[in-house]
Amino acid sequence: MPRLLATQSHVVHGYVGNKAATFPLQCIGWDVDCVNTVQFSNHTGYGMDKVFGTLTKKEDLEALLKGVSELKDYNALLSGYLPNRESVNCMAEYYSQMKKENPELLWLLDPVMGDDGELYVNKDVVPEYKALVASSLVDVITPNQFELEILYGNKICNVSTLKRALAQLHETVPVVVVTSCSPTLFKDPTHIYCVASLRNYGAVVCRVPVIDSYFTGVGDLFSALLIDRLFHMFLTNSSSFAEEVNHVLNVIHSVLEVTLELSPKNVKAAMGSPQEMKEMELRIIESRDCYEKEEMEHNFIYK
Ligand code: PXL
Repeated sequence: MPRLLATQSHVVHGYVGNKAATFPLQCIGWDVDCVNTVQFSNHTGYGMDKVFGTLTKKEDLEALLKGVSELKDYNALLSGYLPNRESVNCMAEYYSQMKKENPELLWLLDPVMGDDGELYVNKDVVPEYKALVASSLVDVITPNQFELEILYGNKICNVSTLKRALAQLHETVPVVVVTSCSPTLFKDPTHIYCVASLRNYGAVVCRVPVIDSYFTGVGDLFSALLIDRLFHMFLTNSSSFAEEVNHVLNVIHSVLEVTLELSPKNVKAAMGSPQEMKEMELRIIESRDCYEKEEMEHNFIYK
């Protein structure tokens, strides 16, 4: 059984971060080791006055990562939400060391910084992520468009700038998946566009119909499912990149459908409303039949 180390948030209630990644990965045959960067009562969309808990202290994060890195037993490394510069730096140090010792490790970095023009971590994480992306040690990054703009250092207003940004990032990172582009980029508010680019292969544009509700943790589920598909793709030397991305998007779409179907009111949830946020928590367990399915219902590949 392959083993993965995931460093991201833990919530006591609900499904974001490690709570969104672990069960699906276990269902598809991964042994998942979790280092929790925060322990919160629930995700921050409930409203900041409704979030309780703590950030993992730098010394504790360091001790945990040092301990597990000495086990030298991983096939894949995943990271997501890290709350501040110290935690990003600490993950970077231990993950880099593990990757240098075992270049076969597949490392997916989700450079969680913000969305829609707004940073939701301290701005001092930016240079840490930039340095990591430039290190040539990371195999896969999954920024949203805003995070891509930060890493690239420029705004992305059209598809040709997007291509330039991807080309720049490919100088050091083999796989770049832009998980959600701004609706203005493809001039189509009815779909979410995901652009996945593999160095020396090219970019695949996928589009998924927008489900008009507010879901949290989708990016965390995405990175978990993507690292699994890419791990097996690289292991078998297959060139099924577009199909792998389509597969991940199909699973996500099914999970969102299950979530919506089981939500009490079947209505659009609003940010900052704890009751509605609670009702729109991803139905990670109820979606258990979605993870292992090989046949795909939709072809989301656009071009
Ligand atoms: O990626 C979603 C996420 C992860 N971790 C924490 C969050 C959220 C989204 O709100 O609050 C702590």
